[in-house]
Amino acid sequence: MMKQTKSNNLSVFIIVSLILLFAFVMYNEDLKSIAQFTFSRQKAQEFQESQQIEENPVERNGNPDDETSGRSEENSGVLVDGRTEQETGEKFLTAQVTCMKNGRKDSMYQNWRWQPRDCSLPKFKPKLLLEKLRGKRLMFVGDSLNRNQWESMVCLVQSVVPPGRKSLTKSGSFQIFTVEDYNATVEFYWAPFLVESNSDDPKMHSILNRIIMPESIIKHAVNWKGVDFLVFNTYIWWMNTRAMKVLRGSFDEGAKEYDEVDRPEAYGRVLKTWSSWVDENIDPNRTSVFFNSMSPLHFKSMDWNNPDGIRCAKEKMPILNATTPLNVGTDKRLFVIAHNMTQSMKKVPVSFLNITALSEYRKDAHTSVYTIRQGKMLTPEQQADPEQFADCIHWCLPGLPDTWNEFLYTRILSRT
Ligand SMILES: *[C@@H]1O[C@H](CO)[C@@H](O)[C@H](O)[C@H]1NC(C)=O
Ligand SMILES: *[C@@H]1O[C@H](CO)[C@@H](O)[C@H](O)[C@H]1NC(C)=O
Ligand SMILES: *[C@@H]1O[C@H](CO)[C@@H](O)[C@H](O)[C@H]1NC(C)=O
Ligand SMILES: *[C@@H]1O[C@H](CO)[C@@H](O)[C@H](O)[C@H]1NC(C)=O
Ligand SMILES: *[C@H]1O[C@H](CO)[C@@H](O)[C@H](O)[C@H]1NC(C)=O
Repeated sequence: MMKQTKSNNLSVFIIVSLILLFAFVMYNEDLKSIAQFTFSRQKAQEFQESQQIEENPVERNGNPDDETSGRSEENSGVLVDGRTEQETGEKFLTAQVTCMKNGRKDSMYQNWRWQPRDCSLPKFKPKLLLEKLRGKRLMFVGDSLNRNQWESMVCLVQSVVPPGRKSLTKSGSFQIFTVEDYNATVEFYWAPFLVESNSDDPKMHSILNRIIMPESIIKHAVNWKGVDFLVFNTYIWWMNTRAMKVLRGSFDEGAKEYDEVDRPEAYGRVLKTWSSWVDENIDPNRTSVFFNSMSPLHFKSMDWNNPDGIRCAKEKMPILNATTPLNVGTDKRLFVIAHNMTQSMKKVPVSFLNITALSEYRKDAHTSVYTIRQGKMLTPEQQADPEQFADCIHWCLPGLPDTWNEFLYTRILSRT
């Protein structure tokens, strides 16, 4: 469930409270509380991402899971309005995500946050987090949605760091935000499939004909060794074709031939490779590992029964009617695989960050036409043509990814 407190608090809160029925499971071991969500839809939609987005990839009723925690409870969640951070003056955000600056007029999307019914996510306190990160590295690894979350994290953290004591550098597949006084870094590493692929170039990766090497991860993974907090994801790049192309041989040896493998099968192979690497190379006493579930898209306004909608472009409010299960086309098969894989790892515990269902409600939170494309701000003509130009994959900041980071924050703070 969602609630709101900034504007129209009462009415929105009441409406939302009444309408939203989804429950929310909090696992609560010490501070180790975090939202876990189920999904109940089946069929994935195919879509062509290529035209929409700058570079990408194209680019909430819970079941208590008593096995994971002795003290899990079922909670209804609410969306609340309680943002403190504003976009203004945020020099560490890129033009891809600064929707208001890019011309978006409505700002309510900034105000929703996720509130479990029977307990609260702790308030995000950047200084507390920085204390946890002192002398340490936090790294997001994956695709542009993980980058979206990384940007959110940088934005949240930088607010308490004085000018001149923080910096952002880009180098190869890395983007690194450094907080001098804490000797701490918040980093992003580009690896949209986690394993080796032909889309690994951090700048020139707009490749429609995507080919992966599902058993090959070392090239990327050497860069993850010794990092203290690792947050992985991979999803959006899988979504432009039904089958994934799997290279026969290696890029280094000039191999060109490939097999087409069913998406879930290829995804499972990749996560198997990833989990083996994690088990063999991560010291669980030093490093905490997280895996983000899929970030959903909102491409078809009929998915939420809006015949007047154009993709996500006209949406100013989250989906509040949760009386019937939502289906916005998320490939839940991949969710099952990722959840199962992370839960079955024995040596290194992996925290599965279940962001999918709650994000599915946020049709209002995408960058839409208030973004860049191939490095350039959309022109007024392009902005006037959301059918073709709206980005319903990435998210405005401040916005939804801040919520994802509240989950991460909660988990990091619970580590000693
Ligand atoms: C700063 O942090 C890095 C790890 O991120 C560590 O290797 C290094 O020793 C630290 N430097 C100081 C001066 O504490
Ligand atoms: C982690 O620490 C515990 C207790 O100090 C120790 O028993 C265990 O062997 C360590 N695990 C690894 C993988 O180093
Ligand atoms: C909620 O959605 C369902 C199914 O789409 C619809 O039948 C119902 O009328 C909607 N309720 C409200 C209050 O809009
Ligand atoms: C879950 O993972 C285990 C271990 O990797 C595997 O044996 C099992 O088949 C998986 N189940 C599903 C439903 O994917
Ligand atoms: C993920 O969260 C949704 C609610 O947001 C819940 O219904 C679902 O059970 C959760 N799934 C898992 C595997 O935790």
